[in-house]
Amino acid sequence: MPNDSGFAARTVDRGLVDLALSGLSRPHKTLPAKLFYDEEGCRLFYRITALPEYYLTRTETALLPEIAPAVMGALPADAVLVEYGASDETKAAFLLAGDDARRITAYAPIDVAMPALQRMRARLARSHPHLAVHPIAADFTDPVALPRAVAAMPRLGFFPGSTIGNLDPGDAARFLALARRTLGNRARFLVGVDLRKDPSVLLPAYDDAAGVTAAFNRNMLVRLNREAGADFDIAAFGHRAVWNDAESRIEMHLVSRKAQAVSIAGQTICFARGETIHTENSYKFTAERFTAIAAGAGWQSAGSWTDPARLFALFLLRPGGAV
Ligand code: AVI
Repeated sequence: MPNDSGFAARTVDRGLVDLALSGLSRPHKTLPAKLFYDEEGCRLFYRITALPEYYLTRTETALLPEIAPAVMGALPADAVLVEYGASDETKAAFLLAGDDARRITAYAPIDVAMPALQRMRARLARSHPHLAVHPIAADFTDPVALPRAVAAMPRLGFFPGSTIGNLDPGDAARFLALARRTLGNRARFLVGVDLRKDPSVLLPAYDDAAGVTAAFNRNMLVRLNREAGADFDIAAFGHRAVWNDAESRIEMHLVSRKAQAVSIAGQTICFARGETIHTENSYKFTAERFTAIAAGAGWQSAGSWTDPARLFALFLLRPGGAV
């Protein structure tokens, strides 16, 4: 219905508006990476995981079945698999497939999106009927309480995909310390970590020839137009991936192609030509660096595996080290 000014009234998500305005009012404009993952963003991310340049997913999924016997063989019987950021069960299924997989009798996937968790539970009821599934709808960077039904079980935590690389170092350390508390003293924790490597390999993974990552990055603006009453001219922003060697991270930015003004729920944000919005960091680790962060959060290494080209690593952690 038209409002007083003659424009059609749009529903605006106030939380999203505040989040966007707070990041875009800084001297170096930012938008939080969690804004990527609306429905279209999730679809685009799945396309990224299948791109030839994006080696992370295929390298990790090739490693998982190889290492599953060693990880599962060391677990006590009747354990629960607690997966952080589990939007689907694809990677957990590799751990649940081997001879020792019957040691896992419960699965507690943690994700913000309850509908996706419910769909996963329905699929697992068919594919893994012996498994008790306890979805937890939560932001895994907050303290997470495990359901009573699994409270007495030994725990295998699982955090695949190098999602840990999307947390800034302080947040990564805090997350690992929270997980240490949630998973307890008998736990093991399997974490997927993207390794530091030559930028000639890293940069195409975040700026692919088909332009899927560019669309993923720009989709954040599409979302703000739809949900935050913004009027970004999407074509007026380019995608840029940068390797920041000192911080050991890939950064993604949206670059304003001209001087322009954008309105967000009635507030104006001005962009100079070439000014960027920093949308994501993806930290890349050496084994020593990751092990040191984990040790500071109360974990020590119980094993690690990498592919022959040393692109990606899976670290198995156990309680130990300073907290
Ligand atoms: C989810 N996360 C591990 C991805 C990454 O590689 O940092 C997100 C992503 N951003 C661009 N491409 C993929």
